[in-house]
Amino acid sequence: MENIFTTATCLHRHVQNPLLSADKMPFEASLIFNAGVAKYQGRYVMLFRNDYGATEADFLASGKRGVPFKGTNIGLAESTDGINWEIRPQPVWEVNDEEILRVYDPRLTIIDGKAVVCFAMDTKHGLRGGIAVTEDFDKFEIKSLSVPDNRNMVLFPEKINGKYFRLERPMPVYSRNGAAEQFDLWCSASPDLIYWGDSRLVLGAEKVPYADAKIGPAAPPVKTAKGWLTTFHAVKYADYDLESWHLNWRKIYYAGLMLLDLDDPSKVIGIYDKPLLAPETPYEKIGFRGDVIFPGGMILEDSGEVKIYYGAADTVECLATADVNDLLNLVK
Ligand code: BMA
Repeated sequence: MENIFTTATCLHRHVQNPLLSADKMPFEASLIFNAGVAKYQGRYVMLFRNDYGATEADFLASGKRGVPFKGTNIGLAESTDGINWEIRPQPVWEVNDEEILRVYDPRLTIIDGKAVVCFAMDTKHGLRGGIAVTEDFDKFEIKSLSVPDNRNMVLFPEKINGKYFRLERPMPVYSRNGAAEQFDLWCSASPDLIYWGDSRLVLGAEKVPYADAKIGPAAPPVKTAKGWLTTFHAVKYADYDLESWHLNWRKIYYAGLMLLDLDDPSKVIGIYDKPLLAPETPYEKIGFRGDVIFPGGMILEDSGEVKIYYGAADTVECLATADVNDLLNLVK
């Protein structure tokens, strides 16, 4: 199966793509991707993932089988325009102890003026999704961690009917035909960011025409008069190896778009039946894992411009923009 889907014409890749890459880092870095981005205290703030300690040559030498990275940390970038970024000289967050192997894929939401980070955490006993609060992007206070396996959590930027809401993607291997990774997109509610419940299915993977495997949240939703506009990721298997350092990589990651009910965010009220963003450019098709697009940040500007930040090929961080009305037209 060739990659037959193309990017929606209303979406424009930024000419400066990739915005962030390993060669621009003031510290050891190999892959810079899957960032969370928000506007905070008058500037753009980005938390990005850095897998460090291996090059493409190391992968080739290892037969592309092992994962020769030394580790993963989270870096911080700040910007006045959302395009040109200043990188903090040292990574801001790394966890590696007896139980926790790494923290990665940060998503950033500002709620009531507080910076809240959702993240994935690999542990010796499974993969957990977590929520942390930070005041200075220096210390991260973990509020809650899910039971395994769950990840790709994103928070809504305000309480809905008095509760916090998050989108998430549990991975029920035992009961859901694990070999094909049929995982769906869910939501849960919480009174305090600590205790989560009232979990409901939002979107089943079978509802996405261009996916034949797992789907899940991508960037935190933005509020519009018509509903919560939000991206998601959706995976389709290729029957040939994609251009990757990673051996036999065959999963194509698309970005999708949907609209959720303002009062009940578990209700899908609109969805675009094609991908919003499909891997097409060299920086999206060639890298550690080719043909991967994974949005992690979405900002609605006062002008109506929507900025969508996304990891490309699990290697670099990029930006695409669109007019909010064009996006709302897609999910009609
Ligand atoms: C998922 C996660 C993401 C990554 C994606 C594509 O399982 O590891 O961080 O972007 O795969 O490789």
